[in-house]
Amino acid sequence: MKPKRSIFYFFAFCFIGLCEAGPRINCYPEPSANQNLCESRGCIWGPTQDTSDGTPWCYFKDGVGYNLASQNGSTYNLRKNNGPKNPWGEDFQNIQIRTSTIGSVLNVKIGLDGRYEPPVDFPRATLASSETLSFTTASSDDLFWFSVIRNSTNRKIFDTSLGGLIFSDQFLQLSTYLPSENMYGWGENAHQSLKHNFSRYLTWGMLARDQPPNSLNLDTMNLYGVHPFYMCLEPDGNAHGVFIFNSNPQEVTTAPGPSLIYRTIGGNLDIYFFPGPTPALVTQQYLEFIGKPFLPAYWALGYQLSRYGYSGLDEMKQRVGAVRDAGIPLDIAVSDIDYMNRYKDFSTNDKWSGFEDYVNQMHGWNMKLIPIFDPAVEADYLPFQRAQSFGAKFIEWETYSQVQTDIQKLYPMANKTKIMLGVVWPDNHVAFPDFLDSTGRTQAWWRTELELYHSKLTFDGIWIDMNEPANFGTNEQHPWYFDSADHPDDAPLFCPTNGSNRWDLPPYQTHAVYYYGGNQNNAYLSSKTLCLAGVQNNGSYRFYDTKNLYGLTEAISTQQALLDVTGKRGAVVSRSTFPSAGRYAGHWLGDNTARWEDLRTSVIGAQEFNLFGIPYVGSDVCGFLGTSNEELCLRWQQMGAFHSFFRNHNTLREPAQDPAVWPSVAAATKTANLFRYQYLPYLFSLHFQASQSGLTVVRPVLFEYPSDSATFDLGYQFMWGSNIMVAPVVYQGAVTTNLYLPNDVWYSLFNYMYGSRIDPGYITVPSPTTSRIPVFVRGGSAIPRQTPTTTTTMSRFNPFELLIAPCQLGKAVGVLYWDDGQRIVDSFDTHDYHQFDFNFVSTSSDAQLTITRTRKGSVTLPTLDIIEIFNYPSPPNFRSFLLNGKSVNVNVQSSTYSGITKTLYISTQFLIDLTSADVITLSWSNVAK
Ligand code: MIG
Repeated sequence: MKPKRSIFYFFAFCFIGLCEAGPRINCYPEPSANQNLCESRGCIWGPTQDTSDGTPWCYFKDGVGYNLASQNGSTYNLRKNNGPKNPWGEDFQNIQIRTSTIGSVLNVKIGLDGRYEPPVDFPRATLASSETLSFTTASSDDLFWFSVIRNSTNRKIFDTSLGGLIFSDQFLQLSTYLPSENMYGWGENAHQSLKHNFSRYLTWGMLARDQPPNSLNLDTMNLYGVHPFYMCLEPDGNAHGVFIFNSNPQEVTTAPGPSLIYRTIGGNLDIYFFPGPTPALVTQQYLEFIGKPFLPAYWALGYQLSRYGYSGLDEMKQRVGAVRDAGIPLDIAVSDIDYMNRYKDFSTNDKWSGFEDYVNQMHGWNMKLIPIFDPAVEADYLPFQRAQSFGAKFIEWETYSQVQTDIQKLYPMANKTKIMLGVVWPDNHVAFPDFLDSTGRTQAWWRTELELYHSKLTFDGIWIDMNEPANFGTNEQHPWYFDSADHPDDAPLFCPTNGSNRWDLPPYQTHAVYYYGGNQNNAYLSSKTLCLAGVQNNGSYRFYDTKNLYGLTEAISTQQALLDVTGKRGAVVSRSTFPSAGRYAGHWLGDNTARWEDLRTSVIGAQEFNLFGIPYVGSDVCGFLGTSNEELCLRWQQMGAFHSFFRNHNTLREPAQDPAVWPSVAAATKTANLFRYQYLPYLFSLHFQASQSGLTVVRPVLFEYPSDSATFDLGYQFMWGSNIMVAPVVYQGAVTTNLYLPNDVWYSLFNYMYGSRIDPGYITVPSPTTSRIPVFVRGGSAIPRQTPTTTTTMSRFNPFELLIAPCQLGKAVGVLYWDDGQRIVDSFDTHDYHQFDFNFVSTSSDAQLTITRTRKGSVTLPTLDIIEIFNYPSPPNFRSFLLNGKSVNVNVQSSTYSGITKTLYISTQFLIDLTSADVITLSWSNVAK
């Protein structure tokens, strides 16, 4: 018996054409269901007229699930009921639900002792919260279900009365109603909107795969990482978060109801509920639990120039030179696999001789180098030999009998091993380091390789790619590289996929197989990757369970190596991620295409990765695949200048698309980058807060206005922290931009009416390519800035500035965090940094700025020389300025007040030494009327 929800839902479903008591739980998610196959599973075949909403035609009868056998405190012993059976395996007769609270976090763990648990070490810390959640259960006849309730409002935030709980060894399913359709997150997928759409059934794959996003139209395929996390805004504006800690191949269906149907093929259903009640608190609670993001080096917030397919060092020099000559701020040169000798890690080819000298030269210009390293190493060269002598481990077959001996025998160093050899960029077969090796030997070897290479090429950060991990041609008779002039025809890896292999051919293979985005119909879980039958950590983990952790574990080892080898914090960026990856690395959104659609999904993707705790994120600016063009590249540069990870990147054989290629793009990029570099103290402070307190950097607007429903799906706008609103131009040919400003005080920070108040609401503003994209500052903000120059390092020596955008009452507050920009952060308790709080108050006759040093660091900083104040009511008396009560000379030549724009601009060399006292006040009065 499925409990009916309410008559309201009945009509709601009728309205959208389903006319049933609840959403259908798909009984045949595999392709090509038909009546026979469906009914042989004991399910209902119910074709619908309208096929556009994805309603499954084959669905479960009511009553799938368990009943309550007994309860012992917070442990519920469930027994399989007499309802329909699981088509994908033997239902476990007895399972348990254990509930517990960890601070304000509620954990509901459905499963069995002794099953696989992902070996991920979360801090599991919590934040105090005013809100509590409780777990309640109910039963009808033979069916048990539970709800999670927000105690303060009695709202059900999770409600499994939908039924459909299934638990077998390799198929687990849980469904729930949601309290509202305002749900965000789940990944990694290309989302066309920030908010999910519950008017139809959509299944999103979650399996780490080397899969470029398709942004052209709605596409639910799985991409590089896995993030089983969502945030939901309840109807009264409260927010909660839900994290399912599971690393197996998995998927989620967003369905009418609104409801979710989650399926995974291993582990347990280990669910964590975060009570909020604000979106910001949800993220903070989630990140306290999984771990807060690393703090990038200050320079890592600079602009990066990259491409795949430089013909050699000369071309890199030429493009870096062109961008520098155009006066475009640039901090980082990125070298893709082109620099390697036949694509082997830790080697350099002849066309790049002199690379080290050039890196030294770049360092002299205050630039940095981020080279790429792929995880897999060729099984026949020195680094692999060293790995053997270190006792490093690689992903391997479970037994010797599984080894593909025709491949293995080609490699004397691997011949006696069970190492699973695959094919990636290098000419010969490769082995994949096992970063889950608990002996520490693999990590020690990886570190040593990076250290040896660093002694030849002094890189500053590390880019890790291909770590889903990607493997070419798995299970293919004729892999693409057989037709490549740049790759020998290495025998491909074949997984045990004919016959019954429970790891490579599990009973249920998930959306990642049934809906495969690539051009190969014959999809397996192992497509483009290694065999899921493989093992890690000396056989203690099955790759079937741990595959989705590969990028995370590589990031952990790589960050540690980078810190050890350089002695500085630098930055690592990783293609594959899993919850907590943000502690170790940033992320780029993968191999997008140079299309307007991809620019748009990038704006959404960066917001989502902030929810996932990976704020050092951005897209391949100007587009990776395909040929970019002047207008698209210009707009992408302008937008990307507001993403923390800001890198122009292009693929092999496409024409150059760095900003120096087109004069208009060069000019727009210079303007955009100078703005970014001017506001870097603010952007850096946001990252500092993200690392210290789990806040977001690029932030969905709804985080700041959770009771304004007009913000709930503003995917193409975003905020920088709480104070700056960005509305990028994301449509071809647009010379105006439509945007929404929530009800608040806003001032323009772009060319149109710079410094003036802009009325909130839906507005249209001019946004020609020659202007900055629309950007606004919120009233009440004091924003630290710095006079920009062409590198972040040199900008750091320039005077500080403060932008004051007062609220209605003439007040503003803000904060600046500052350290030396590269010191390793062991703990914020002991980290050497400054924190200054700014507090501005004014009346019609006078004003006062108070700067409180709330944390004393040892780094010397430039003086605060410029204060720009918007909406200042009347002319100040420039002779009345007092610094800590003593008269101070304000340079009246460089300081101005405009009665028309109402902007006060105070500019005086060495005006305020921020470290001169713990509390500094600057006060003045206005010219008497
Ligand atoms: O199979 O290193 O996503 O950024 O340029 C392609 C070459 C391998 C994929 C990355 C892309 C990079 C490319 N890599």
